[in-house]
Amino acid sequence: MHFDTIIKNGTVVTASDTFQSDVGIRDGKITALAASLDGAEEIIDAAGLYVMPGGIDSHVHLAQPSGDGIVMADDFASGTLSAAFGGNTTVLTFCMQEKGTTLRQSLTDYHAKAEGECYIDVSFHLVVTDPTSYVLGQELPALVEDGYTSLKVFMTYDNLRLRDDQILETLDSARSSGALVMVHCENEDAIRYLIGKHEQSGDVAPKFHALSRPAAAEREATHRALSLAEIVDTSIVIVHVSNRQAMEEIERARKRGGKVAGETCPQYLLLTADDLDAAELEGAKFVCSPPPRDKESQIACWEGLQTGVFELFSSDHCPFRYDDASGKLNEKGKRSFRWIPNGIPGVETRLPILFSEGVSKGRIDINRFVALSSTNHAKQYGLYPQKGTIAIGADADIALWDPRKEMTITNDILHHGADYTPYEGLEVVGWPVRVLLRGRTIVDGASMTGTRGQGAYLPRKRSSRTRL
Ligand code: DUC
Ligand code: ZN
Ligand code: ZN
Repeated sequence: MHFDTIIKNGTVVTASDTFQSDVGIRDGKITALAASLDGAEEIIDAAGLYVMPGGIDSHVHLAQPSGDGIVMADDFASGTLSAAFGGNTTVLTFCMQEKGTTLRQSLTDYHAKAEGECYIDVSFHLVVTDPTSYVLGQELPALVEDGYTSLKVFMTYDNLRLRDDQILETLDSARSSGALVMVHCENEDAIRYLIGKHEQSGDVAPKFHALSRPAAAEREATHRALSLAEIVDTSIVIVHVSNRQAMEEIERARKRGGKVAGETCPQYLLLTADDLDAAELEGAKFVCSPPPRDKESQIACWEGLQTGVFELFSSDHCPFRYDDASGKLNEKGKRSFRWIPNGIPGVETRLPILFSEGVSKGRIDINRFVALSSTNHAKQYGLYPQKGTIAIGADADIALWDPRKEMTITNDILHHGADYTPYEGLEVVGWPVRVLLRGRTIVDGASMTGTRGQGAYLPRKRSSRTRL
């Protein structure tokens, strides 16, 4: 036998091409692409299906310590299970530096949480919250060599944010070592001021979360992050962009020669601030940061996906249970939006939403779908061409999509640990019906055919944008 598995009769889709081809797989790798292949233990008939690279979601929060009795709804097992059913084969999650400790210590703890738990492959971004000279001068360069080639910094949240001088120092260290820096852009001082004002007026319902974090606070911080990156000539990613004003900052920076990539997420295409104004405390289900904006912002984000302002479409899966004292409706959260944990689930619905609202509705073509959902993530974060494409030598991480399958998204068909989905009742056209991880079928229809622990940890090369 030449192959372990042949996928026959399907339409192969990459970020650049669409063609009829069989796909031969051996030892977990794609080893042949040809009009007709024979000689395998297993034949998968993909007639009528798209054969696409498995999704790579480069913005996922799992098992993240959240403090104050708040517990994230997904650990590595449930989060990666949910991701697999959503057509993904790799997720990049965040390893948060505990203030006062080293990055290595946080990584030791985080690896222990993932070890033996994952259904798909995982890799970690670092989150730098305490950029001491040891962390930036010694640890970070060594960690980049060890395959931790990206990091995130926050401009908001009192306990996470870095000052501008700390951001500059972190960017400078990242440039020297070739790490790619993701930036959460919101102006903390403005937000804290607005939260205080709303609370003083007794305006404590979930909808005031959105009013406390206006587009101007995101735009200003985006401009500042881009300026700081320009000053030290460092490549950055502006993550979870929600509106046109922030997009314009990215475009302006690019015109000046800035090295910037943009990311947006499903919530900015489908939700608005009005969702936070639901009856009772239901609006808490939609509390995330930056918050969803308005219809015009949704249009802007679609334009950004079409025109290339955004290279990345990620879920920002950051799940908390709703009806739970350790989630959205914790005792303090019921009293003020300030204490509602920020984040919503979405790792399983990201790709069906982009396929249905994007490809099926004619907003983007199928190749752009692959670029936005897989290939660009692999390129940005140093996994290409092992991941993110259908090519000889690549890992056989493949999602078979039925472009005609109609589904209604409800929480009971999903596999995450949250007790709700923000997209309850959304009808979609197009669904991943089979997923292969390194050649092995792990999702077949509604069944998990793989095993917990089959997912590997992936050390990464430097980003294609930061290679020295
Ligand atoms: N930033 C994220 O990236 N995810 C959830 C919450 C946040 O502020
Ligand atoms: Zn963020
Ligand atoms: Zn996030």
